[in-house]
Amino acid sequence: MRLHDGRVVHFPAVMGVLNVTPDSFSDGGQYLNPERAIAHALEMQENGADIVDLGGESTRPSGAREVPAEAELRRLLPVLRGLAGRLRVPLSIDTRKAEVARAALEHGASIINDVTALGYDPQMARLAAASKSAVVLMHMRGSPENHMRFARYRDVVIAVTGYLAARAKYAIRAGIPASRIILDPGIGFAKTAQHNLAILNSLPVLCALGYPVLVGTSRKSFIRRIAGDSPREIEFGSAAADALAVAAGAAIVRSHDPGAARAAIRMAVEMRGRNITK
Ligand code: HH2
Repeated sequence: MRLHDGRVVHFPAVMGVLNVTPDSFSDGGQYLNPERAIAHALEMQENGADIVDLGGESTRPSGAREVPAEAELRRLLPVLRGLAGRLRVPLSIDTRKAEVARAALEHGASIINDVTALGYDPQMARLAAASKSAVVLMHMRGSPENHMRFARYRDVVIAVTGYLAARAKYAIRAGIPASRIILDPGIGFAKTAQHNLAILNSLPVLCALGYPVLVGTSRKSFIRRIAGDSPREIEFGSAAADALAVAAGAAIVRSHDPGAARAAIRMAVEMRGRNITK
């Protein structure tokens, strides 16, 4: 995918996660210190991240609290400033607020990762269109504060695919070219373990919409439940899910351990052929 600053992300790609939050479910509090956050972003770049995804608000299932834009920016700005000129790989900003996304774009971000698929902030679609940034449109029901209340579907694959097709249409109508849209089924967002597995089993259905698909299974609770709860089991379980997602057609995997994800998707590419994604 060619980004507006001319950089190209080759698929399958690894998106490394950097949460500058006190309460993220797996790395909350670890990178609140800007120096540590910057060092971790650079370390992920060295370890195989093709994109760094920076977030200042947690969306964890049990009771994430909405953070005002000013507080989100207070967490993010020192990191954005510190990364300027040092991060070679594209930066993605994980936010639902246009004000936060705008500041990140001004500091060099080129992808907006919006877990509300441009649905939370009416200004977000306009900003994405005007800035020519790429956008990740993710499926969720409800909001980051309450999404697990809505984890009921007749057919989760049809519901997620239909929703994302509609959000892509909305984005295109707002002026965002199809070539800059990435779709994400939102693993763990308003979804039980069974829903997550059903989606991962049917990824080709979502891929058939024709957009690159991003999958974020890293360290989520269904991985812990299936693979085991020790750090190694969580890391291996997440990497296995990354490999299988890429083998099924995913273009990007979002991971807290980019080195493990990189090795896992290399195996998927070699075992399934190089042309498994567009
Ligand atoms: N998952 C999380 C956050 N942002 N964005 C996309 N596009 N896809 C995901 O699956 C996704 C996401 C949740 O993980 P994490 O960032 O580790 O936790 P928290 O939201 O608690 O900060």
